[in-house]
Amino acid sequence: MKTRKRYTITAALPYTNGPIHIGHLAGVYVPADIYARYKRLTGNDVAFICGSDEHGVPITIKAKKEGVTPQEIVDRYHKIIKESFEDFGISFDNYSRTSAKIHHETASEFFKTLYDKNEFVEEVSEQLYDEEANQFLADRFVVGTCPKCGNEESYGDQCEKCGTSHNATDLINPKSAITGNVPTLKETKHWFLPLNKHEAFLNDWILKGHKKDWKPNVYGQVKSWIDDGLRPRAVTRDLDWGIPVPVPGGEGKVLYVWFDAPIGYISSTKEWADREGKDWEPYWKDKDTKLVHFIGKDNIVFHCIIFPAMLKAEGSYILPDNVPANEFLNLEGNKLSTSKNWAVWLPDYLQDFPNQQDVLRYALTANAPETKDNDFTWKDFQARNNNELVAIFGNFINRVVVLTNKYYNGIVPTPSEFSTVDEETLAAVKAYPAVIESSLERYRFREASQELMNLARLGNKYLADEEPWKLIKTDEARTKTIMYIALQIASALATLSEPFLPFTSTKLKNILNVSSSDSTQKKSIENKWEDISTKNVLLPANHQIGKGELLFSKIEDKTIQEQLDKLEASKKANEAANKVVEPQKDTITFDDFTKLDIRVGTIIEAEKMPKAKKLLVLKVDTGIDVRTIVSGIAESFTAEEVVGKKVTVLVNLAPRALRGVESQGMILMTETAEGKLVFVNPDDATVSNGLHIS
Ligand code: B3M
Ligand code: ZN
Repeated sequence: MKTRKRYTITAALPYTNGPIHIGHLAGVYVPADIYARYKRLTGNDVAFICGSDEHGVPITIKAKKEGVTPQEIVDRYHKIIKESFEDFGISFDNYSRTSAKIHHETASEFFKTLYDKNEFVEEVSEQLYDEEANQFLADRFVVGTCPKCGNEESYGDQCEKCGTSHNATDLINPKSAITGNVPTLKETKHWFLPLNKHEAFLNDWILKGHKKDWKPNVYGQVKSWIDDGLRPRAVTRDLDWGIPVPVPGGEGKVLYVWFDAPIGYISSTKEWADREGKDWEPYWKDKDTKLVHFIGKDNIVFHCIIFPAMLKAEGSYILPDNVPANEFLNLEGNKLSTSKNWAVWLPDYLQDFPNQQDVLRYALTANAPETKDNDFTWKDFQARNNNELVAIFGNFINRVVVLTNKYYNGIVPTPSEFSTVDEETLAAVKAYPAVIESSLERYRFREASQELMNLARLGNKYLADEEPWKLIKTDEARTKTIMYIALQIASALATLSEPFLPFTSTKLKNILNVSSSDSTQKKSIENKWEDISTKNVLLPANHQIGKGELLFSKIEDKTIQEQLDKLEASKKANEAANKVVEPQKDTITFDDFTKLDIRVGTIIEAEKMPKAKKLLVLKVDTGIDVRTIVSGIAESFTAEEVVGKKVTVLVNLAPRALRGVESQGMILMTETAEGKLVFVNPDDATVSNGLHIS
């Protein structure tokens, strides 16, 4: 038995300014959950911690846009996000929020400790200010050119293109995100964390230390920042949404969101420990605890440099053992975007694919953006489901369960002697926990998920080679042995699939009538992770299993097309919303408009103008008189068909001679969406593309 270790596993706290989408799930929460479940299953003491990040400028901006308070925004999305995590089986031990009292207290205290230890530099400096909005511009309130990579849309605190974190005053050509104005400079006091002071420590700890086993994308980024030289970073802001700065002179200021948010991991752990009657401190202060942060690549600098510097400065905390950041997931070839609504939102997915959480979890894991940005396509999702989950995993389990029920009324048969193939198959099954572990220990979740699928492949191949459905007619004893072995493989799958496919694992354990770790009802048989390699018998002879139940079902092309259509529609809607239509003509005043005398008239006579392709000569009863109007509609209407039509007439247009006939007004026409010319009929509100003059 391995020694039990303590793990504090954190997943990035999502900003509560919108629901979460597949990119969040693939990049952070699914891998974190697989890891946490695996660590629990292998007997460790795990605190899997998360919560909502409820401060910061994006939330204030969203609230402003909607004309509500930031609190209303965070209350709304905290609920939605928390539910999505529960729905997808993300097994947090605690999901807190940074507006919680315990967090405000913990973050304030942390700040005060650093303040008392003289770990901050207090400095009055000139900061960007928007005179019109009456507000200092920090973080996402200001956009400008990144001094490092030249991206013209960098935020004040971080460039999303190259990941660099900088000070707002470093931006080239800064512009206020509130008014678009060029900011002025205004003096204000802030507290700075002197990262330069921690450079030597960071250098030793990460570069010279053992952190070379960090993922290359993480290690590489961190190294380049340290090599560039670190500078002091302001950790307070002139804003009113956030945690008040708890020291003299801090009135009207709040903590920088990236100062308080990572402390949220600590407060969430405290909240959990309080509830569970545990002591939170070992999870953050015991040198034997392994602290692992799961994040997206845009959060690397904060988790590998700023937060460790804060923890080090405080003095009593452990530092992260690893920060397995993922790259980004794209969707059908384009960057996932909340503002462009180019995303698959989790609540929408569940509505369209009820009870199919594991399918998405699996597709996202098998195709996770671990070493480079990756693309999610609905076609791949369908293929993962149909060709792997249905055709391999589901098919194997289905055959085993159906045949066991058919041949033996669901009772595990007693085997006779094992053949070499049987022995080899059982030995191969026993090797799987170590194989999967080796991938998981290196944070290679894609690889691990494929190894799990290989175990199902092994089962399928065994059945296909041994053909119990043929042997049942000739060799009952051999058939029993084969089915017995197949049932052992099914049991191994039930246990080893838990981190990846938790809902399927529970279903399968129910079918096999064995205990599952998340049910309160204990059965006589329970197979833990390590049992798969140590026990000789996972499912003993004479054990009764249940009836079959389909674990996965085929996803049809039509269903996939619906999702593609939905994305296309959202793209169109977004383009339409952002389309700037140039006015066709100069704007007119209301006075100009009131000069028009428009009346409803009836065409009482009509004839074609000789030798003119386009013109009809009409007699129109306008209600005040009967007059002649020459109209250019002959290509669309015959003289006969317009007689008797009700029309809209501009009667005070200056008369003008057309081919020798004086036209005393104008008939108003419009075009349908299909481009057909029609009368502006006073009795019929035809949807039109704008007035035509004919
Ligand atoms: N709220 C997530 C993001 O950048 C950010 C993570 C905080 S983790 C302490 O979207
Ligand atoms: Zn940049």
